[in-house]
Parts: sequence; structure tokens; C-alpha cells
Amino acid sequence: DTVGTVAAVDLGATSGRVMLGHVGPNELRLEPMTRFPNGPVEIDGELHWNITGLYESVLAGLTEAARRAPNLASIGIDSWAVDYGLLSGGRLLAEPFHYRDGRTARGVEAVHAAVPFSELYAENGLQFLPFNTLYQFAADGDRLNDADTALLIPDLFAHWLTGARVSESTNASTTGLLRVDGDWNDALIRRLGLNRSLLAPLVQPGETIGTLLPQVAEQTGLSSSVPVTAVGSHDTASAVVGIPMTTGDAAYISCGTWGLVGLELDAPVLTEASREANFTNEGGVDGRVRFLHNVMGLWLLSESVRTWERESGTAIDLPALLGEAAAVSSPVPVFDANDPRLMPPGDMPARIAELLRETGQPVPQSRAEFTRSIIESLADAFARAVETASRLAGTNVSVIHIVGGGSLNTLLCRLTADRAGLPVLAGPVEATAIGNVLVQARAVGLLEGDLESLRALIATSFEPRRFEPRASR
Ligand code: LRH
Repeated sequence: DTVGTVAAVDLGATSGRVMLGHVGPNELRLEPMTRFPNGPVEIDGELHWNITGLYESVLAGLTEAARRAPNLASIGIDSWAVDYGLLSGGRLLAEPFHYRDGRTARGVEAVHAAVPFSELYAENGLQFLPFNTLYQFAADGDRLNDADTALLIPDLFAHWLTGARVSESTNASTTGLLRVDGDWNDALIRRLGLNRSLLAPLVQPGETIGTLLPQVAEQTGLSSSVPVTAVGSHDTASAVVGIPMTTGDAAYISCGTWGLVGLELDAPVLTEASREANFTNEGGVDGRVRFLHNVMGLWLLSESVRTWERESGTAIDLPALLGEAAAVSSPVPVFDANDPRLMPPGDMPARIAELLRETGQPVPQSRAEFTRSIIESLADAFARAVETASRLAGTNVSVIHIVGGGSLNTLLCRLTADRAGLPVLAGPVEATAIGNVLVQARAVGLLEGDLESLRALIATSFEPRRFEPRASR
């Protein structure tokens, strides 16, 4: 069997990594090159990404990849969705905005005044999230007029590595400007008064974006013949490829900063019920549909920990805290993890306490109880979203896969199984990097077959941990 090596650049909203994937028909192995933190940077009251620092970390990871894998066959890039860099004459105009920046509220008003949400939903099938790219564009005003190109984050990195200017389709589906059939929606773009030429031509996962620019080859030690291959460049699209689903009635939770909860479908669900439940139809790899809902995710925990660390000036031992939370035996209150007030960065414990008071519940006094309340509330929101997805799509769900960082959280997996009354299969933790690697491996001929055969390889290489629901708690 031929085993080859590709590199996955996977940028999450709280951390990024560059991984080598060693792949053959009977082999799938990841080897980390670099890991680095990521997060919003507040500059003059605005939330931005440190895009230059991220690019530096990516180059460092690729340099290490060149050392470890002299015959690297391909590079693939994925990141969080919706955000973009504005370019003029090939130059980045400013640090890209972070999707949690508050300016998007203006954009929402402007867009919905031009096109009511129900009409938008029929056009693009997307759940309402105040930071969908079309709202950000509307909020950008003059900044947009100064630009000749807008590239989503993975497309921006691909541009810096290869010089090519493309829009990868799974991530483009999160702009709100694609029709559900997957093409740029020229009529909608016109109605919103946007300049169509800002948007680059679409490419599909598996297509070659370009090869490395000579200066990038020089900087990293890689050969300039190494291709950058389009993957599911929306991290959630790569994560869904990386879920070892073996039946058609599996639900999934891709749990990192967000908990993306839903199903993989062959066709979108655009019903009124689906719109009211705020379920999204994002573009998946191989034309699949990611029918899901954004639940707040581990953000609630990481922001709480950040607040506690700031208040006390001491670092928190997260595994220890989770252990104490698991040992809490008295009942804890449950809040609505989907409340939009939990979206911006800030004092998360205070906001959660506010939600609890509003619903007449006691506020936990210890950090262990507070943490337990967060995890119970996430598990509750996850279980409800699985139920809603199955009702809306008419799928009788028999098992829930949890992948991403949340799959390491035993308490969360156990409570989700209990609250959903369904078995949970946890792992792999690096599903996104795995999905990224597999789509490249197939594109360069190391593997063949449909997503089901790629997933069969994951299931044997990364055996999930199983949590049975406990009947009564
Ligand atoms: C997860 C994710 C999610 C989007 C959000 C912006 O990282 O890509 O799918 O909704 O970030």
C-alpha cells in the first residue's frame, strides 16, 4: 500500500494547528507540527483577528512539515466561517474583523430592511446568525468601497501561499450570498447593493487552488511544486467529513468553541418549521448538506474560566475543575445556552447569573457547581437540538457522535447521552484536521471512494468511546 503525507492547516476560533496526515488505504495517522492559541483582539473598541500572527504560525507549521515530510503531497486549509479580509490591489486593507464584533447589528437591520429574513431563508437556507457575512458586508460601509476583493479567511491564506484568488464553496455557503444550489446569488448580491466583483470564483473541495509561490517555498523549505488543495475550508465542513458515522440515522455534535448540532442530508430542508427553529443548510463536501443549529459550545466555559482567572490572578486547572464539576451531586440550575447575550466576549459568569435570576433559579456559589451548570445547560441544548433536527428532517436518530475538543469532556458526553436518551460515540478530537487530510488524500490519489469509505477508515483508526444513556438520573 502507498502511504503518502499531506498537511492540514486547521484554524479554530480559540486555537489553531498544523498537522501532518499520513494516509494510505489502511492507514490514517496525524502528527502535530504546531499548535497555537487564537482569539479576539480588541483594538480601539473593535474586535479583530491577529491575522499576521496567525499567518506566522502557519508558516512555522509548514516549515516544520517541510523538515518532517520532504515529499509532502499537498496542503489544505480550513478555519472558522463567515469572516474575511478586504484586499485592494493585492494588499490587505486592515486586520479582519472578528465575527463577535458588535458592528454587525447595524448590518442586520440594513439587510432585513432590503430583504426580509423569510425571503433570505428561501434563497440561502441559512439560520439567522448576526455575523453571517452578508450582515458584516452591510455593516462595513465605506471600508467595502475601498476594496476590490473580499476573501474568507482560508481563501486569504491560500492567496498568500499561492497567489490564487478563489472562494471555496463550503465556506462560501456561510456568506448568505450563495443560492441553496451552490452558485453565487447574483440577484441577491445586486439587491443588497454589493459589488459582485468583490467575490472570487467558486472552487469545490478536491480541486487544486494553486502551487506555492517561490517566496513561500523559500521561507518554508517546501518545494514550489506542492499544491494547495481545496478542502471543506469551513472547519465545520471538514469536521463533518471527519465523523466516523456508519449509519444514515446518526446525528452529530461538532463541539469546540461552538456546538454545531445536526445531521448530514442529501437535500436542504427549507420549511417554515425549519426557519422558525433557526436550522441552517450549509454546503458540505461532495454536495452534502450540513443541516444543523449553532449552540453556544465550549465558549461558555472558556470565557468563564478567563473571567475567573482575571478576577483571581491565578491560572485555573481545567481538568481538575471538570473533575470537581463531575463530582457535584446536588442538582444544579439549567439556563438557555442559546441566549444571544452569551455571544460577545465578557464576564460570562455574571451574564449566566443574570439568566438564572430571570428564570427564578438560584445562582451556584462554587466554581465547581457553576461549571456543572454550564455543562448541564450545554448538554440540555445539545439534546434539544438533536431532537429538533430529527423532527424537522424526519430522521429517526439512533446515535449521536460528538467530535472536537468537547469529545474529550467526559462529563459533557455522559450528560448529553443521558439528556438525549441516546448512545453517544465520542471522538475523534481532531475530526476537523482529519476531514481536511482525507479530502486532500483523495484529491492527490492516496485514497478513493465516497465519504462513507473515508469514514470507515476513520472508524478503524480512531475508535470512538461509547456512552450509554442512563435511564434515570
Ligand atoms: C465553528 C464555526 C461555525 C460558524 C462559526 C463562525 O468554528 O465555523 O460553524 O458558525 O464558527
